[in-house]
Amino acid sequence: ADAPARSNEIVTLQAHILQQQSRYPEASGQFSWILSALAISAKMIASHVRRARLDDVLGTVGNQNVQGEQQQKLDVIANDILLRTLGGREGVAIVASEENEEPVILRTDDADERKYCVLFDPLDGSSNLDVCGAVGTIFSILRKDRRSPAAQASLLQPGVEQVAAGYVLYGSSTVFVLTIGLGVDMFVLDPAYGAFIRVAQGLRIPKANKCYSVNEGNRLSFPEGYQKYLSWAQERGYSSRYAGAMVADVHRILLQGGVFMYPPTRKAPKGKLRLMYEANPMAMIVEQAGGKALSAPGERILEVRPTDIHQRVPVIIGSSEEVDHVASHL
Ligand code: AHM
Ligand code: MG
Repeated sequence: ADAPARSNEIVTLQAHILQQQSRYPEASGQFSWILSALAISAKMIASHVRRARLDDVLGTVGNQNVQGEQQQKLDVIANDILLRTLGGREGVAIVASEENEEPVILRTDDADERKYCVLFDPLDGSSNLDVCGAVGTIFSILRKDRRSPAAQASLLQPGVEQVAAGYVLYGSSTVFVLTIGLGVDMFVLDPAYGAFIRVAQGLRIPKANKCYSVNEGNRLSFPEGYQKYLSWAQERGYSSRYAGAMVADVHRILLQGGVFMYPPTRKAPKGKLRLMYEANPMAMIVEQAGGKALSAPGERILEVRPTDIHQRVPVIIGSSEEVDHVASHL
């Protein structure tokens, strides 16, 4: 019988990772193992997220530990899962989490081997869990910089140096979006089989869509240019959509187009979002899909030189034309 047409193929995330690896004959496989740790973490976090509120209720009686401790918060659980799955992977030298003040150094015996640093926001937008809203995990992978033995210095690379980035959206389904610098691919978790199935390859963000995503409650404390942009967009019949979880908001824009922003505010003069855990990975994905990601007019997020792993940066991300419209008002 004829082999099935390529478009009919069922490709799991695991198979996809192996296919990609085979394009690099010199690859040691360590990078693929890291991606597989992220995939299993995503499934474990998803299963906890699906039980949000239930575990709180059922746990107070049945699941208390011997010390009588309360159920852990889900962001702590998600952080633990990622640290423990990545901790077992030879290729990971350093992990840095939005939840931990200091990066965790796993391996220092790095002679001349190629090792990686993995940075993540384990459960972004976790306050949405209280209202059954979408949350996400965001990750960024860098090569360990062999010239800088200090962990912090090794991590402080601009986003253009990322070798991979992605996010997991725990929404009405669980979606895994990944780029290794060869475009953007998307997978959906089939809960019956426990496998991520590829649903799209080489995603392209629409060039334009009259939609902005920003916390408009902060409008009066935005720099004037953003306020002018919002008036401009409203005069042109733009829609406003804001989930309050960056992963959900950027995912909508990746698929449907528009612009997501977190501008400077009086309370947060550099915006709220973190360069290393949120802005850089999302910027890489959106650029790989043909969109734009700026911190200010003419300034790519991916070129910002980091000075601190927890630093914040203003974010304007999305369809190229929509990002240009915002920038032209600033
Ligand atoms: P978190 O990492 O503490 O969850 O905060 C990040 C989240 C983003 O997902 C979202 O875009 C933003 O905070 C929403 O902030 P605000 O409530 O100020 O609009
Ligand atoms: Mg976050």
